[in-house]
Amino acid sequence: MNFQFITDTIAALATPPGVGALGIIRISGPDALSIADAVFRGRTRLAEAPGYTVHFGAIVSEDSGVLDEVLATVFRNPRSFTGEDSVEFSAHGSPFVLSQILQLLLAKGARLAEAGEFSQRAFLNGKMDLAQTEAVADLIHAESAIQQRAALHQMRGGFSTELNDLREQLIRLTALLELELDFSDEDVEFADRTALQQLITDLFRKGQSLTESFRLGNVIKNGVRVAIIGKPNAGKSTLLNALLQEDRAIVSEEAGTTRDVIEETLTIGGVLFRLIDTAGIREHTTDRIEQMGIEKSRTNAQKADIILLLQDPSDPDPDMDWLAPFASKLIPVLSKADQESTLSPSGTALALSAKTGQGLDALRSLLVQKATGGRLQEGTVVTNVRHQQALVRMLEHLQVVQEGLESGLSGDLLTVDIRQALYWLGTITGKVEIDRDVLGAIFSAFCIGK
Ligand SMILES: Nc1nc2c(ncn2[C@@H]2O[C@H](COP(=O)(O)OP(=O)(O)OP(=O)(O)O)[C@@H](O)[C@H]2O)c(=O)[nH]1
Ligand SMILES: [Mg+2]
Repeated sequence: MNFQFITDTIAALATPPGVGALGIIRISGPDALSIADAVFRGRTRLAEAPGYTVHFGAIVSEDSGVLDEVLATVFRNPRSFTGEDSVEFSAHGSPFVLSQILQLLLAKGARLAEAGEFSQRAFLNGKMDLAQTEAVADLIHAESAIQQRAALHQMRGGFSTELNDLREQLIRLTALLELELDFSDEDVEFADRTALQQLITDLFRKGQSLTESFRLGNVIKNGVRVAIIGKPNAGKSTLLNALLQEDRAIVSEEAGTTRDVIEETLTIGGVLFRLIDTAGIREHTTDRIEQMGIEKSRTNAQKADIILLLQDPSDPDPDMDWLAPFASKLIPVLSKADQESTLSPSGTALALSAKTGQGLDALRSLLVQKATGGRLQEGTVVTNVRHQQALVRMLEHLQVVQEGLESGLSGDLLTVDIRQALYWLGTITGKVEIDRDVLGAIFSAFCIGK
């Protein structure tokens, strides 16, 4: 790719806004070293320093004198994150001081970087493909161990390798079909059609397993919504508090204590859960606010990935027929296991006591199991909606090819769809020309300074 249009040098704060021990300002572009030298006074000129070296010095402004003492790290093109000459100033973490240094750099000719612009340059300069660059942003936002693992796998090229394999096989397929075309006058079938069929079936299966991993990917990325549902007084808020190990929700022996929805996040076994405590559901209430709370409970049950249905064993009538359509995401639980019960525990329900902690560990493993389907092994998980959509489009075209092969369609007609499949595959890693607006949209979701 030829991206000679990068002629300007960008700068931005790379650490979060606010007071910290240190703050880092990044500068990247063809003039990074000279612009840095214009504000930096140290023993060596940065423009003469080798890459991967660190230099102590002061940041000096003509108007206000010394602004701070800093360490400057020098990176030389192409051995930097962006692939360009870059400097990182580690300054003291005062927002005021950092903004003064940044202003000074802008006065010396740098431009304030837009969100994701460093990453965009890394992509445009061929340091990483698009999927890897997007994984950097995912890693920055990782909130749980499996988010971290999925992002790292993708950033280090695991996903891209699989996509490139798919791509190579598709290209091989096109080549075989085109060979056949060149000799079509002679009525030879160079491409062995059964072998082609096998190849396309394999490709299709591979693509499918990637798109199927998205269900888990979505869970990894957004967290698993768990709605705690049950009749008033079933012990929902007590269970929420026990899982969070803090007094988050009000608990009382009065039925109808929780009115509004309470949402808290919790990591179990590396998986991020969004626990949602809801108002107890009962059929007849004259209280308008409680009624509104009950409406919210039902909506949350529908939206949830998992419903924890809590039942007090002394209440023989769960009265939850409306949950029937959600049977597949239901975990039935009997609460207050520490109390004498009039009800013998039914076969499938998990008996627990939020008071004594009995059954809580079993519930935790059940939640992880239900959320991940037990598929937490290493390997590629598609976590990005953009990638998922591209894979789906690719599969649509592969399906046309598959049908075409079965009905004996000629090679030239088949290659049209193979090319389309290749195109969609290519958009994931950025191997094909991607609209600048689309690129802009992808990178604008990144942080400033990344
Ligand atoms: N013995 C015992 N009592 C419990 C347990 N869990 C909850 N309780 C009691 O049951 C009562 C109701 O608990 P809550 O957690 O407020 O019930 P809830 O389902 O949130 O009720 P609403 O918000 O009104 O729908 C309280 O008096 C709790 O102390 C338990 O595991 N064992
Ligand atoms: Mg409650």
